[in-house]
Amino acid sequence: MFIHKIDPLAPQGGRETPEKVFRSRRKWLLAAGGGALAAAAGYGIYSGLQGKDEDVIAAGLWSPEAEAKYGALYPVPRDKRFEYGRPQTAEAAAARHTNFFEFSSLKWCWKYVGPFQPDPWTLSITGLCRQPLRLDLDEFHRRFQSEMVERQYRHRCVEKWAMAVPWTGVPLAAVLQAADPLAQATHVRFTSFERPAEAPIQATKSKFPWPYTEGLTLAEAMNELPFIAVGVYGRPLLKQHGAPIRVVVPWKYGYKSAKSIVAIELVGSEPATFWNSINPSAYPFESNVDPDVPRPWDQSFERMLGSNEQRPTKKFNGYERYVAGLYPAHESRL
Ligand SMILES: Nc1nc2c(c(=O)[nH]1)N[C@H]1C(S)=C(S)[C@@H](COP(=O)(O)O)O[C@H]1N2
Ligand SMILES: [Mo]
Repeated sequence: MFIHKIDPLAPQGGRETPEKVFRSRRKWLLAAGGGALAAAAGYGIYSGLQGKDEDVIAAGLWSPEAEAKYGALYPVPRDKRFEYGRPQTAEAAAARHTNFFEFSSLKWCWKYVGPFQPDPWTLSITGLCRQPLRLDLDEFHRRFQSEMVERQYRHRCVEKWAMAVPWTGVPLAAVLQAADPLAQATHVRFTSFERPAEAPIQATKSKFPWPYTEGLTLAEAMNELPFIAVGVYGRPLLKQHGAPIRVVVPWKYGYKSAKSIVAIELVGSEPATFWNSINPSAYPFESNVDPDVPRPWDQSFERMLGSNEQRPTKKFNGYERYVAGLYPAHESRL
């Protein structure tokens, strides 16, 4: 219970995590070198890790030239169908507490993202499709600019912290349609970057199966909710939120939303994923937010970043009417 206990930012300092589950995560954290950092840290540098709001945000900015260029996109129209149903999380509170294991096994990744360069960047959309695409950031923006919207989404991490943040981007379905999937495609696989020179945990000797990968069924991917985000809070994605481009899947636990992706592939079977290959029973492929599905640890409530407000967990994170049709077994119980 060591690492979570010294984590001042986790809900209840992570203390609600049962020891057994925690141990299995800790094994990996230690393997990744997080243990040494944790040992060196301790309570003494609490406030340094918290950081001032402006420092936490400044740490995630790209070069001034790139900020000016991609910042010119904003604001974009808001997709008014989506509302938080709760207060929006403060920008700095969201930026301060992030999960980005390429940079840190703890939560203050903003401290380590400095060397990371989100520009230039290339995203490929390949696999079982008629129109494979390879787009740099300019090409991505040019291609999808007219469809860009802001969506206010709830986000729920399996560690029980939650946030409500405004993403800017395009529906994943629009990106996939541009690639024109073949009938044999059944799943979509996302791959994050691999750059040990810019991401310290990738440079350490660890058993993490880099690069970070995630996936969805094609039916889930074509639902209107999954989002490819290039911005958050009306500016280009801060580095610690997965610059320059990431996935957002709001009805699933947060680890399904791969950050800083370089590839989207249409494939013909369920792809292996990062956390699932580390611990299949704790991180199943489907991973819908659901307080009733047994997990090794309690999922009945969540805590909002910043305010620490506690809320009951909602099935499908409250997006039931958009996605229940994807899961007929669930629908028949309605
Ligand atoms: N590449 C990559 N993507 C990732 C992760 C990660 O460690 N690496 N963490 C996941 C987890 S556990 C969560 S909760 C969300 C967190 O997104 P945020 O840090 O921007 O809030 O990103 C997900 N995507
Ligand atoms: Mo998470």
